[in-house]
Amino acid sequence: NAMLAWQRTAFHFQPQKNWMNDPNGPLYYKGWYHLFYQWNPDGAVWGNITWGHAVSRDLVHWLHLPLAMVPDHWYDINGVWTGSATQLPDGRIMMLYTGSTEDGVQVQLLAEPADPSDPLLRRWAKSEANPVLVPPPGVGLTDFRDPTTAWLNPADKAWRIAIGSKNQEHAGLALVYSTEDFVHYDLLPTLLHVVQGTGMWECVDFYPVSAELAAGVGLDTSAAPGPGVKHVLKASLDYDRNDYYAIGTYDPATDRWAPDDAAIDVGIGLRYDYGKFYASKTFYDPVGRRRVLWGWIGESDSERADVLKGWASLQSIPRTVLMDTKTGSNLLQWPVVEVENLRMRGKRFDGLDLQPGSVVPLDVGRATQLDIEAVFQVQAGAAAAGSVAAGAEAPYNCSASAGAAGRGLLGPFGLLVVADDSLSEQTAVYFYLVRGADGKLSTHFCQDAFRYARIDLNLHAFLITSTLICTILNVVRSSRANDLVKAVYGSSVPVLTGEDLSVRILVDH
Ligand code: DQQ
Repeated sequence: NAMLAWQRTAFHFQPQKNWMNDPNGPLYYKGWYHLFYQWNPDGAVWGNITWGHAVSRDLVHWLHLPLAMVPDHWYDINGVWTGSATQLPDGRIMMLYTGSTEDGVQVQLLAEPADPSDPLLRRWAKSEANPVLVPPPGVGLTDFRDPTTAWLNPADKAWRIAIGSKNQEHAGLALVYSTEDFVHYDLLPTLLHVVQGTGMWECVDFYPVSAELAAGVGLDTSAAPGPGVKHVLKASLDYDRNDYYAIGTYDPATDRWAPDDAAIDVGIGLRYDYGKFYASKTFYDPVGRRRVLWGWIGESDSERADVLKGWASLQSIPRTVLMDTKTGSNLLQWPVVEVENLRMRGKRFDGLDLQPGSVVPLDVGRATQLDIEAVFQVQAGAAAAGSVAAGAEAPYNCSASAGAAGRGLLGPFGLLVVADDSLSEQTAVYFYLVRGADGKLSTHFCQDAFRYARIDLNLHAFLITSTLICTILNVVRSSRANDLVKAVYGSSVPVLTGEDLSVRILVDH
């Protein structure tokens, strides 16, 4: 039991037991942050889905509450699935979610707080009008789910919601409905957006971001399009289980959204996260004046291991989401500032000189929870050396690379976390710089949970040091367990001239 307790997270949200998946209906109400989530009351695998519920004052410490909604009507008896909250200007909350009916058809349902004077919103009343939406003609009966938070269209002052689906040609898409009372809806003739080849769009999210507001300030979902306001469209792709977003422009007159750059459209371009992160959802926090992102992190354990330990999954640390005003091409995400209140003691390691192939131990005692900030600077000489090999190394891709064991001229460098003294277990988190055929440096940020022995000896033979040879002989891994997913993942990150390479790592058992 002590071992199992050690494996559970301490500051990432987890229910007390059993299976959890998507975050649902996050909102702030009368002094409390509310998190609902997909939960199985009967075990540590997906099924019997209900809405779990927890509240917090600070997005970090949580109080578990009774289930908010359970499958108890013909229209949701196969599961109370994912949904979103909308807070009306008069303070009322409209909770729209998907039900899987007795026939397995996906329908949209409305619930409201049964007692709006209860800040904890413990009881929910499902609408007499349910289901408020059924799949429209041409939409598959099981391809119609996960309504968004509603936004006010400034042109006609009616609410809009989007719902994800796919068409018969496997294009992912978002339908748009107009409503004034959240009970009656009109399907609009145009789609919010559609992208060929991306399949079913789950958990669509749609929200404005500002390129002009002071750093850190977010926008309410209904903030009107205007100067400096962009709209983010996110879809969770059923087929590859990743959350893709794109930044673009929303036209209230047509209720269409178009990406700024068609080459990095939803589902083919940027992701929120390159590790395990799915079915995410944002909400506007009126107190912190910020947009906050929650995402479901499925553990990489096998189903057998999940059942043995009695739980599966956690939620990401909530992240503040902002437009990267320096690049204009991507979002910035950062753990909510409240996480920093958990810091107890600090240790600094200044001015370390990292030589190629070296591993420098950092003594952090026996801590198993860490909030690490590290800044790396590449020496001018090393950067120049990189230029000698101009064109030789590109293209680079974390997942297709040899991981942390694949040495180049300017990488990998970073941290080995959750490592034991002999480095027989470790997880490498690192940067890898590559000079492309165009002579420009590109920066990649990767995590290697499975350190490959595979390396291209011909290309790199001249770089191999004795350290690296030891590494090849003892294939080192993030865990001794052999029944979990171990992969190398990551992405390129935009780094502007003169910027340091900094990393924040939260270790939570
Ligand atoms: N999870 C829910 C669905 C959603 C999926 C069911 C995404 O509503 O599409 O548990 O993980």
